[in-house]
Amino acid sequence: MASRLSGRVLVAAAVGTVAAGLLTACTQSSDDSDGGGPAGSAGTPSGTSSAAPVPTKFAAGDVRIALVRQLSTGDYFEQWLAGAQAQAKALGVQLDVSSADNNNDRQALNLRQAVNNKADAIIVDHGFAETITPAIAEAVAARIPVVAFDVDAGTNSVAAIDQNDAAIATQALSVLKQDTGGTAKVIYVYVAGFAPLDKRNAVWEQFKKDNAGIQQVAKIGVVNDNTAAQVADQAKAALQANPDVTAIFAPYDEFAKGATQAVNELGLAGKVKVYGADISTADIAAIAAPNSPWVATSATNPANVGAVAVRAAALLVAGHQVPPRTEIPPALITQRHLRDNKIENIARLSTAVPALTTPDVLPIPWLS
Ligand code: SR1
Repeated sequence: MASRLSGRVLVAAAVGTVAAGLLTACTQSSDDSDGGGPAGSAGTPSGTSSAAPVPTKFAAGDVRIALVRQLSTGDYFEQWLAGAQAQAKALGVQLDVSSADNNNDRQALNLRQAVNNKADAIIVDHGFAETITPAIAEAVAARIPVVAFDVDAGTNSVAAIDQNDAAIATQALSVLKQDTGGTAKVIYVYVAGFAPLDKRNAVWEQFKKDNAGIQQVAKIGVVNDNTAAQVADQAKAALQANPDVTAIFAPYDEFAKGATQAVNELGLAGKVKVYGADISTADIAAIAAPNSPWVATSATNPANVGAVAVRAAALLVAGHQVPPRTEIPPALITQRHLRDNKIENIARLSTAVPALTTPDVLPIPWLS
C-alpha cells in the first residue's frame, strides 16, 4: 500500500495543477491607470530581472494591499500569512494586515476601514457570508479590486481563490475507506459557516450516502483560539461514549491535532485512526510520530496559497485580468509517505512534492 499511496500523492497534485492552469475566463481589473502603466527598467525592484516593465505604482513603492482576516491563530493561518508577506515583500507592496480573531462584526468593520483608507486592493481571508458580503459589496462599489480567499463573497465581481476543498475531503476519505474497508463507526469534526469546511462537509455527506457501512456516531467541533485543545476534550467524550469507533474524520489540522491528542490520551492509537486536512511542520511531526493515529491528511502548502492571493491582488492593481475563480489543488500526504521519505518539515515536503508550490498560478509578469 505504501508505494501506491506515495504515487497517488504526486498524481493527485499534478492533475489539480493542470486544472488551475486551465482557467481562462477573466474578471475585474483595476481602473487605476497608475497601477497599470510601465515604469521602465529603472523601476525594477532589486533581486528581480523583469520580463515586463514594472508598473509605475509598484516601482514607486506606492501600492497598499489590505489583508482582512477572520482568523489568525493556528499553524495554517500563520503559514498563510508568512507566504503572503514574503510575496508582498518581493513585489515591494505594503501589506496592511488586520485580524478579527473570529469576531465577524469586527472583520466587516476592518473591511470597511480598508475601503475608507482607499487601499489599492483588498484580500478578504475567510469570513461568514452573512457579515462579510455587505462589506465586500461596498468595496466593489468603491471600485477597489477584491480577492476573496476561502469565503463566499456573494458576488462574481471579485477574484475568488480557494483550495480544492472537495479534493481535500475526497483524498482523506479515500484513505479512510481503504483502511476500514468501507465499514466503520466514525466521529466527524465540523463547524458550519466556514466556506472550506462547508465544502468538505458536502463531500462527507455524499460519502456517507455512497458507503452504507460508514456510520457517523458523533459530530463534534469548535473553532476558536483554542480549537485543538477543545476538540481533544470533545473527542475524548465522544470516544468514551462510543467505544466501537475506529475512525475520526477531522478535515482541518487543528481538528486533527485535537482528535490525535484524544486518541493518544485514551490509549486507543492501535484502534482509532485520524484522517485530517492541512499540513505544517508541527503536523508532520504529529503524523510521523511513533504510534500516531493520524495516518493521512490532504493539504496545500498554506504559504504558497497566501502568495497566490497576494499575486492576484497585485495583478488587479496593475490592471491585469485575473480568472474569476482559481483553485489550488491539494496533495494527499500519508503517514507512510512521510516516514518512508524521512520528511520532517514543510521545506522537505515541498521538495518531495513539487506540485505543492505553484509559481505558475497567477504569475507576475514583471517579477522573475
Ligand atoms: C476554520 S476554516 C479552516 C480551514 O481554512 C483553510 O481552508 C484551511 O485549509 C483550514 O482547514
